[in-house]
Amino acid sequence: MTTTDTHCPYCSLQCGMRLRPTGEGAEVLERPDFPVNLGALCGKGRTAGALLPPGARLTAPLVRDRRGGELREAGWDEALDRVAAGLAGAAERYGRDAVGVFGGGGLTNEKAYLLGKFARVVLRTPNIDYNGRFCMSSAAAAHRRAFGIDRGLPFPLEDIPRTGCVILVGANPAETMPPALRFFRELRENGGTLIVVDPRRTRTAEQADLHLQPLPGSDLALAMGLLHLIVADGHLDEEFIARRTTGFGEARAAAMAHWPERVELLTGVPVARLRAAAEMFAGAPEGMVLTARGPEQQSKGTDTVSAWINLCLATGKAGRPLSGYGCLTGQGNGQGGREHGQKADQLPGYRSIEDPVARTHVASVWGVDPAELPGPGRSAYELLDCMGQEGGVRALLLMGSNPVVSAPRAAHVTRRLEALDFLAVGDPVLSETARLADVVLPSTQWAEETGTLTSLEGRVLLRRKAVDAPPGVRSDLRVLHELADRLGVPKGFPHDPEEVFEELRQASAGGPADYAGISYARIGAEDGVFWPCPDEAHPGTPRLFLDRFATPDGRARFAAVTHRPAAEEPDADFPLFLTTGRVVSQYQSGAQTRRVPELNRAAPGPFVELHPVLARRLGVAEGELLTVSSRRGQALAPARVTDTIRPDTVFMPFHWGGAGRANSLTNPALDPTSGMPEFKICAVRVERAAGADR
Ligand SMILES: Nc1nc2c(c(=O)[nH]1)N[C@H]1C(S)=C(S)[C@@H](COP(=O)(O)OP(=O)(O)OC[C@H]3O[C@@H](n4cnc5c(=O)[nH]c(N)nc54)[C@H](O)[C@@H]3O)O[C@H]1N2
Ligand SMILES: Nc1nc2c(c(=O)[nH]1)N[C@H]1C(S)=C(S)[C@@H](COP(=O)(O)OP(=O)(O)OC[C@H]3O[C@@H](n4cnc5c(=O)[nH]c(N)nc54)[C@H](O)[C@@H]3O)O[C@H]1N2
Ligand code: SF4
Ligand SMILES: [Mo]
Repeated sequence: MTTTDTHCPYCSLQCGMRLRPTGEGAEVLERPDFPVNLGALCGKGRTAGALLPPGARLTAPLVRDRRGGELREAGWDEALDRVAAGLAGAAERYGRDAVGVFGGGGLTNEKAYLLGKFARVVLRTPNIDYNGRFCMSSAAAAHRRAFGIDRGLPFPLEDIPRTGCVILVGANPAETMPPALRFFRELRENGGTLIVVDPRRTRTAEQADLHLQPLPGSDLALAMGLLHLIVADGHLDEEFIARRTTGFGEARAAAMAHWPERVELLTGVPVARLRAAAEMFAGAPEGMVLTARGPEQQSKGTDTVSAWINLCLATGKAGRPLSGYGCLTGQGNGQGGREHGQKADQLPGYRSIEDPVARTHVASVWGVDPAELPGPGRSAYELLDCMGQEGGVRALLLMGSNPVVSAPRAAHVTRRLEALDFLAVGDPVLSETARLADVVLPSTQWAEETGTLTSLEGRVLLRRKAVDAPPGVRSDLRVLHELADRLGVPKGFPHDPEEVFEELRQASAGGPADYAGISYARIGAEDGVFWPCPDEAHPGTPRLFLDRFATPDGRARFAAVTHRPAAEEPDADFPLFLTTGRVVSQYQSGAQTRRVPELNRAAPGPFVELHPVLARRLGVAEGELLTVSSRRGQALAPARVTDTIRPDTVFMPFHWGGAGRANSLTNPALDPTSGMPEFKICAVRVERAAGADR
């Protein structure tokens, strides 16, 4: 039997795997020669074949004859005609800006690119954004501010074991990227140290040399407090600061306002532990700070990440081997998805849609007049929030996201989706959001189509087709091709992925994320190619910034950021912090993994993690049903009592819809720079559910 080497459908680690076709789908095998995961897979990757058989997914388009009516099966022509009419109708009635597009960081580079082009060239709307806005947009903004370019990790994961000290901030790879844990284990085996910053003593924190357990939303103060100690104790790398950075004076002044005792009050982390962390990091010859969603999904996420970058710059731990700041991106193509045009303010190659030179270049590749390209549109939550409103979006095409479960203030977002004149959803399964659609377009899945993805390392990978899709489903590229044709643009929307990639190369050429030198053949031969890679003779760039940063003057920029509270803090009515996140056996909104029996057995439903002291105060026992309320709504889930969480904070995973939906509670307060909602902090009240008698 032939096998095909490819990659996992889920997270940004993009583990290599080998697929063997079975009658209806594929069996997942190890692929030990892929250097990142060396054959290791988490449970999600191992069971990824479960959604391939026709019985596990949609195999025909669905349409609804009237709002409120039932979805029924339809042929492709009828479904596509309806989508074209729905989008064109809204544009006619309300103007082009009333048509919106919502994409996802799970889509391949080819899909993200073509979706962005479809919005700008066919629909000619500025209103396209994607779920990556909810993911790493704060880190991206801080990265660009400091370094002039945004690539999740500026070095390969293989550098981690050889550095001296890693601070892992609000990242829980033990649950979210299990095969990546080995890099941190090897770091410690080599004598390096690991510091974890998380309000919960996670399975990741348990492996750390030092765990700081701050109040949710206090990371900015924590990082500036560490900078204060580094200044005060004379641990600055003055030579590096003078030669490779600007703005240290203002950042130092800002750090002075974060003296240790104040930071202890703001974060709850004792001064002695702050000192220990500062000494561990400053004392190591090389070091890295890695953030994930904990510090980023805050209404001050950009400034928070900047504060952590300051720490790297002040100690000279950036722009040289085995040192630097990095963000662990999340979705399979969280990195590439934001580089090629799904983001409201970006054109392919990570170009700014407001830059006249960039517009001219991309317009020439697309064969259109640059003046016809729309400008920047609304960010993801703003786009969802304006749906169905006067002056807002009236018809939406959505691919690769399930906002009914995953958007902040989800009940409100659901009402906004219901208020649309027209909703089309492309998805392999009938997600909670697809259930609201007027037309559902069943798409092929990862193993059934070829495409490239850019992993958290900035490594462009080829996910190869291994099996044929069942009849009745079509690829997203083909859907865009046929919609463009129906909407009067018969050329420029190829549905062969390699053909799309060849155009993407040209569109990205000369941009910050330059893919011009990358081809399918090269990726296959080289286990991936790191961007930027401007021409075919270029080896690719595993390590960025070794000579200069990507700013105009080549220097990294400090940011003078100061503590500010979360948008919503506990008070008498809502006395506790809620934070949210992930468990190992479910992925995101759960649309895919909740359909995999083995994963469902391992993680069958939502829960509320709370400390025994809090449980006692509330009179709550393990497993008892709780009502969690915030200013936005309520959620019901059983108690999970554990001393690994702070007593002033409760935690819920967000993988479920319905009564246990964590996002019924979350606060859509947005970061002013990145548009990131404050998923990680809101104020709640926790009670035994009414009627739940003991
Ligand atoms: N199993 C699984 N794996 C996944 C995913 C999944 O859904 N399931 N999703 C993928 C995606 S898209 C992403 S973005 C990544 C996310 O990967 P991670 O960022 O590792 O995951 P989270 O659980 O969202 O958040 C990490 C930690 O942040 C902590 N935290 C909460 N509030 C704060 C705070 O204020 N400050 C700090 N410092 N920490 C805080 C939480 O306690 C949590 O342990 O995972 C990817 N991998
Ligand atoms: N409270 C809380 N909420 C959060 C977060 C949090 O930490 N806390 N994290 C946020 C983060 S980091 C993220 S990334 C978002 C993710 O949340 P979502 O945007 O909802 O992401 P998924 O659940 O992965 O949804 C992907 C959907 O697209 C479908 N799909 C998969 N591949 C394809 C494809 O190739 N084509 C098409 N057409 N469809 C496809 C899947 O079946 C699924 O229905 O959630 C955010 N929401
Ligand atoms: S860690 Fe991520 S890429 Fe690897 S198998 Fe698990 S979900 Fe897939
Ligand atoms: Mo994410």
